Amino acid sequence: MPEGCVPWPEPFAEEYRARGYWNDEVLGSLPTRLPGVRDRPAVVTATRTLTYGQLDRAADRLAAGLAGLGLRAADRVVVQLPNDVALVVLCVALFRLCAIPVFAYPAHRTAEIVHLVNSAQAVAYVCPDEVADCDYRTIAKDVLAGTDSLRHVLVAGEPGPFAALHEVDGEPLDLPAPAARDVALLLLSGGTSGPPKLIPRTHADYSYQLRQSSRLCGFGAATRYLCALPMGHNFALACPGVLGTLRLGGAVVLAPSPDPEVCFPLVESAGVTVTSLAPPMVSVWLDAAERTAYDLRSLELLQVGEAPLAPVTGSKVAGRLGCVLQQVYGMAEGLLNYTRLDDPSSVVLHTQGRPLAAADEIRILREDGQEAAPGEEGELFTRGPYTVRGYYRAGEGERTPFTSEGFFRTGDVVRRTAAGYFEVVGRTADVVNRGGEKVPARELEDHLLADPRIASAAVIGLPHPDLGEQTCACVVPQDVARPPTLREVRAGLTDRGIAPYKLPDRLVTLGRIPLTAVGKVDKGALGEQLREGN
Ligand code: OOB
Repeated sequence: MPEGCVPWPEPFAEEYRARGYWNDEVLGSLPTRLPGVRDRPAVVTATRTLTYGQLDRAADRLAAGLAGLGLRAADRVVVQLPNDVALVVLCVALFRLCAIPVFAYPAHRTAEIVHLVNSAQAVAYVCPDEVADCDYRTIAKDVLAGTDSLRHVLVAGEPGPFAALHEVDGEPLDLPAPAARDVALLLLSGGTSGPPKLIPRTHADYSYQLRQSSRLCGFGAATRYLCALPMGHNFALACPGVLGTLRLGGAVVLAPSPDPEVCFPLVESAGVTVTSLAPPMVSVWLDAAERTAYDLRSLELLQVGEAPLAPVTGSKVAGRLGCVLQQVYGMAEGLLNYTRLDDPSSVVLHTQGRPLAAADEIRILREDGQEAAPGEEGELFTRGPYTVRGYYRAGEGERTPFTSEGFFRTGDVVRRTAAGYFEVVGRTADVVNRGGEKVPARELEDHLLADPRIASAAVIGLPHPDLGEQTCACVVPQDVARPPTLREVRAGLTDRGIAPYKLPDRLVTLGRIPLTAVGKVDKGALGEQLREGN
């Protein structure tokens, strides 16, 4: 394990190996030795298809080119590419080089990328040139100015003042294979209240997640997985997702956006069998499916996760999309819960699944610290062979959600049915879940407080019919006579370079922010006050 990571204690690691949960499998090894696989499609987009043979070679050449630039094993690389061929090739190349990708999302802007580069002490940043009005080369310039570890900026497309990713090339090298317990990638936490933490996932634990998830979801060589969510998110990457499909010789179909106009033609032309979506997009797909001329009959499975799915929405999936629905309740830190493909619809519609593996240890603790009985609410704690033991380079003395026994405190309030299925009923963590996109309250509050017009700020989630929750910024203005408008506040935040999905949907100005008896912001009271005022 590299510096900055908390290893599983040796007795646990030994047991996980002895039971075969962890083996020597590493990410980045493609099934190229399977008969006929080299000529089969590995990656498909609207305009291009790459076979396994081509992907294998492109990744080897890119790995050699990156090594030529001086990139070494364990170097961190912030990767912010849209779902496209270049992202898959880069991902495989970095795994082979044993360099560590840090997956940023396409919506991230300067503030987030600076944070990721600094937290990871990344040596390289890889971005596209321009996508939908956002010039990532401008972000790259600001990131270079605001950080000191970066040695390379590589641009997919027109590079401007930087180096072009497609020119990074070299004769394939004989690279030493990583050890299975090495860190393979860093994922971003979605459940922390401040800026995202980095989650070190090893080859061994991630491979285990892929093997188990693929078996559970029935993935195989015939799978055609449509990746419509950002590929760098755990859900699309590895539940079983892109990596789960590639290790079995299936085809990964990449869509730059989950919109039906983009995805439906791909479902038809590539014969997509499975995809994953966040709940707001499910409703959009269901509406569009009623009117579409595209043939969606190849779809066998729709996985839905990241945020609560309304049962009424879920109940329309079989009729309108003609496929099986699966709820996936997971987190980048590890634990995954799935409804099973043969579960009755009452379970699929009303629960968020049960743990992937028998080895997942679960504790549900009530507010009084006692273990909750079946059906009783409590906060979910978990530990297991693919749940990490700590964040990357978590500072000493920082508040940590990992207990002394190594359980991860999820921040989710759940109930467990007698059959072991979870219902996610709420959160203790201070995060707004905007239809799957997580807005950490404290991170946004800090940005709001940097606005000279704002004296104090509290961010809360309010119920929203499509998103589940929307973001409400409650602020006390510096000048009560001239409170800032939502538009002004959003413009100020945009200038600070934050991702558009983190901008508040609503702004409420208050004379003061309610506090609890111990002087903390009383977000419960604030929420009630606003819901009543509606
Ligand atoms: C997934 O991962 P993250 O790390 O972005 O966010 C984790 C949090 C969970 O703690 C929970 O609060 C929420 O997102 N969540 C759900 C959910 N799935 C995740 N809340 C209700 N229902 C669900 N089905 O979001 C993630 C990672 C892997 C697979 C699926 C989702």
